Amino acid sequence: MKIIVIIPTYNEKENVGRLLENIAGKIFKEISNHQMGILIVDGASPDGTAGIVKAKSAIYPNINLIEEKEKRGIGSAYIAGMKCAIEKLGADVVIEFDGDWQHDPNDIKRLVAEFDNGYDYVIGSRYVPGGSIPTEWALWRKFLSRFGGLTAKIVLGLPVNDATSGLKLSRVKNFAERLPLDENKVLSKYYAYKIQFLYEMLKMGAKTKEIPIQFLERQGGSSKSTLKDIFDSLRVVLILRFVKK
Ligand SMILES: Nc1nc2c(ncn2[C@@H]2O[C@H](COP(=O)(O)OP(=O)(O)OP(=O)(O)O)[C@@H](O)[C@H]2O)c(=O)[nH]1
Ligand SMILES: [Mg+2]
Repeated sequence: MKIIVIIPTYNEKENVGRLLENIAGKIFKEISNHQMGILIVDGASPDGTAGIVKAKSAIYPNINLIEEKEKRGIGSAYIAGMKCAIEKLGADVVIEFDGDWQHDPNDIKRLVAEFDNGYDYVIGSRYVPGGSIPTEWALWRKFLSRFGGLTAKIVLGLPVNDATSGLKLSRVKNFAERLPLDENKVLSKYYAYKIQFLYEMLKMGAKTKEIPIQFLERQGGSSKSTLKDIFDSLRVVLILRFVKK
């Protein structure tokens, strides 16, 4: 199977080079039963992130790059990434992965192992036993991280503890290919797209598994998530509950 790890980046020059080196140079060599690739979707980072990616893709031909014209939100970046992975790169499986070391590259192997066990949708979950978020996070940061997922669980009754986790694996055939991979159809261009995609995947009957992950502190650069994401998540949850059927 062809598995593409999609990584959105905005100003990740301190992280992206080492991350690509680790995933393409080490982790992929430890997965022998699939054809692995990376797709970076860079939101026109002014810090030179795309240049670092190009240099790495000269060493590792399975590193691909989309250069967006501007920063358009993480949801928009993933839509562009999933479309390209499915239509141009021929992906059978897509993995969502952050570009700042908050996800452990070793967890890619654990996601793929669950796909090999027959799951269509594997969620790296911070809020199941064994999962965690950084202990040093301030209370407001913990609240921000928990709010969207908890609201989705309660209001939509989703049987998942971490709806907004950024680490996910999705089977393409019958599932990711049927997601609304179109900016005019998706309900949010920001983080809340994750709630909609989870909702749609479960509705399609994806065989789903949550595995615990340690969500680490970002290593360099700065966060792009804001308090506005709370209201955006709430908006998406309410639309899914009361408008969209
Ligand atoms: N292309 C693109 N990438 C983005 C955009 N916003 C965020 N990203 C990337 O998406 C990933 C997740 O964003 P983060 O800012 O780390 O969000 P977060 O993990 O919730 O926040 P922190 O815990 O503070 O890092 C990172 O690799 C970002 O560089 C965007 O508008 N466009
Ligand atoms: Mg982050």
